[in-house]
Amino acid sequence: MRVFYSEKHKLRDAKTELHGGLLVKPFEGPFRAEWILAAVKDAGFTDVAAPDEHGLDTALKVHDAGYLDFLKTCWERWQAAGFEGEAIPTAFAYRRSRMRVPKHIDGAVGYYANSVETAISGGTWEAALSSMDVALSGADWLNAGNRFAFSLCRPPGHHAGIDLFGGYCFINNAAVAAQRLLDHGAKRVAILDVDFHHGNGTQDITYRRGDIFFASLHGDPADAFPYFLGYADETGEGDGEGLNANYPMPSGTPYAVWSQALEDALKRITAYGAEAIVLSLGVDTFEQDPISFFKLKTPDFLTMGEVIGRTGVPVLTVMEGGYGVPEIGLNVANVLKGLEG
Ligand code: Q9C
Ligand code: ZN
Repeated sequence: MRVFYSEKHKLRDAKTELHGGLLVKPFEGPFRAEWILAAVKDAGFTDVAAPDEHGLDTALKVHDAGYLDFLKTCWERWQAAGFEGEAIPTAFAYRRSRMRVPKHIDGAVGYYANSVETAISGGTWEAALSSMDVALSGADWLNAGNRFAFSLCRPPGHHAGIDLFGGYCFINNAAVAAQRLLDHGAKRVAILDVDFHHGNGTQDITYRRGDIFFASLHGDPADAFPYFLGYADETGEGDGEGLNANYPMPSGTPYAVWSQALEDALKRITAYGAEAIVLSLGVDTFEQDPISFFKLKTPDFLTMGEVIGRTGVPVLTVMEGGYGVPEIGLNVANVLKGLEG
């Protein structure tokens, strides 16, 4: 398995996250990628490569052009407006309001946000772009005929929708990678999202498409971020009807229960005939994760990888969430080991 990693992730180093009414040091910081890289190398995954630059062509097939331009220019515009802190929205488009992009950056940042814990800071765009390149280089590795790649993406991507950022995400790395697999000739791919949080951004992008099956296992949105998507009755629309599978689960869910949802999702992915799986891997399902409520243990991540690997389908693993404790590295390494069987 080749690992793709870019030092440029360090450019995403926001000072603030709005949490419980306080501006705190973000849960999503550079230390995460450093811990994960060290642990996967320790576990024997020493083939680590820097990504190639891909430009925005593939991203423009899953994201809105105005949105990408907003991400690119937000920090500069925010500073030019005279603001001293990081870019955090305060006003939103809401029920019965106009859906029109405001000219002022203070309005635009609200228009394009789906949540406000995620402050846009200097370097965020450059890091998000490098994270996307890491995912795309992993997709290229599969397109070249290899069965496994690990894209150590940071910042993560699965909460980024067609024209929405939030949940620590800006560009939807998994969706852009899936698009690249399709553009290389695959007819059907699956995105399997095992992050603790529902992949609301990925669902937004794939919901009406017939060429991507999306499955997400996550904390029940009635009780957990992102709150407004992720229910089991969201099954897809139009060409995508029947191709969206949500598995919301309650607080305290252990692997023995979680794994039943995984088995069902994999059955549906293989029945669909997916030629590749993009695994949106969050290890915030870990029992010690500071912001999540599942109870997976370190050995469970090895089993998870084994079960997914047994499908025989090529797997591009794309890093999403997992916070707080150094064990996130070992948990990721265990999934990769399990995949290779
Ligand atoms: N301040 C991912 O795992 N809610 N994003 C934060 C703590 C947002 C998680 C609550 C969680 C976003 C990629
Ligand atoms: Zn998460």
